[in-house]
Amino acid sequence: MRVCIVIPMHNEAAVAERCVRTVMSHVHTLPAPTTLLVVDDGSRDATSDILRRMRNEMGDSLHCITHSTNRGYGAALRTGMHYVVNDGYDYVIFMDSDLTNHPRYLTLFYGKMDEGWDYIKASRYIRDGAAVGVPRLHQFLSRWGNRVAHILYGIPIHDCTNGFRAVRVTLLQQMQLQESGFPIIMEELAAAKALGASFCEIPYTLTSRAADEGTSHLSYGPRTWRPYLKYAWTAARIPYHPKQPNSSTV
Ligand SMILES: Nc1nc2c(ncn2[C@@H]2O[C@H](COP(=O)(O)OP(=O)(O)OP(=O)(O)O)[C@@H](O)[C@H]2O)c(=O)[nH]1
Ligand SMILES: [Mg+2]
Repeated sequence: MRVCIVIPMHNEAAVAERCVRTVMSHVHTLPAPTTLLVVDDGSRDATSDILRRMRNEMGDSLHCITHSTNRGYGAALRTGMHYVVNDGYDYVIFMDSDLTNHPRYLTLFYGKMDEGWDYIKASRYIRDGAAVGVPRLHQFLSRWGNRVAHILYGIPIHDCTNGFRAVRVTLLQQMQLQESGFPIIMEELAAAKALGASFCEIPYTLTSRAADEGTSHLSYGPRTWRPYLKYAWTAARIPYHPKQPNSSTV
């Protein structure tokens, strides 16, 4: 089994080096060969310089792809998806660069991959999951938004909006994702349901960026939620038949 971790970065000079070093220190302990791919999406701060330096130091264990302009989180993930499909990986894991999706959880993903699940999501809203240091209003909106999304998607995922996940590459290969922004997470989840994927969760605690580690890129306004609702509504109309690992057709 070959695994690629894809991390998108946009103007992350404050965390880029710590992110790469921390993830790489965990990669060496993982039970399957794992590559780290960072997609630098048109950063205008020192992110590209930092990544170039880290790449010179670390060689082939770190891969970087640079977009000359900022295309968005979803577009950067789609670049990562092309990479893992073309390179024949078995699973891809998506993580954020601010270490709020901590790599200490990676071993839990590998356990689920070994069991043969197609789509593995880290969840704040199951037993042993949590969010720490996140503003109360954001927590409230996220918790209730995810309750609604869980009902509409009708799949055993309780944290639909969270981007920390592992996906079987043969499943991704069959998707035609269009979103350029954060709603790609919801678009992908609806596509996975339509393709008859098997779903499972691992518990995790989301933490918050430190104040000196850049600013959040996510807005919580009504315009943000519209595409999320659109994909939840699409997913609601797709019939779901519970699948066991290794039993799906993907
Ligand atoms: N490619 C790309 N990545 C982005 C963009 N904006 C944010 N990101 C990345 O997406 C990931 C999540 O961004 P955050 O700003 O942490 O968003 P968030 O986790 O929803 O917000 P917080 O709860 O405040 O951490 C990080 O790895 C960012 O570097 C963008 O315009 N393009
Ligand atoms: Mg974050």
